[in-house]
Amino acid sequence: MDRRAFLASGAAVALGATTAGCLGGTGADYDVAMTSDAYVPRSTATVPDDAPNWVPRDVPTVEVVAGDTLVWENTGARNHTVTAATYDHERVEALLGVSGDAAHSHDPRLPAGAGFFSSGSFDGEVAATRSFIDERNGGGVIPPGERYEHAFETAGWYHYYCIPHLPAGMMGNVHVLDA
Ligand SMILES: [Cu+2]
Repeated sequence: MDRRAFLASGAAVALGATTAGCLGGTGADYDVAMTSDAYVPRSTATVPDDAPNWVPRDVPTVEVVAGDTLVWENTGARNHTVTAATYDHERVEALLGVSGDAAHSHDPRLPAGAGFFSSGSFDGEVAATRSFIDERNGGGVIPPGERYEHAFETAGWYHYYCIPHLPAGMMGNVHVLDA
């Protein structure tokens, strides 16, 4: 399956233009690249003032429509994860040694009715983080060159992060609009 998000449907013309522009000519067909320590969306949205207070304003934000699938690709050389931040985030920050100004001042939330999502199969972010700490290549790591995709069915705000690089500030937001 290669059903991609708005960047695929809404930016088909732009994709062609990019290819023609010879920016390496890769014709990349993912929505968010994972570089050495950052998520780099192919199109970035602004977080409006009326977004929930737990949505960081200064991290890469992607806007999609309910029902869209986002595709992340690890274009870097290190393992990454895509892990949803939830009300358990404070526990994850404690496990990973994130504190002070780097820690979230408000616990992230998933939209009502939306399920937890992460690379790998976990019930929640604490289980994913424990797996990363306890197991070799645990936590749902996405090796270089591999992909992760998730269909966002419920409108609202999502915040996510990379477990190994959360202390380095590797985080992102997804804003899902009503279809
Ligand atoms: Cu990472």
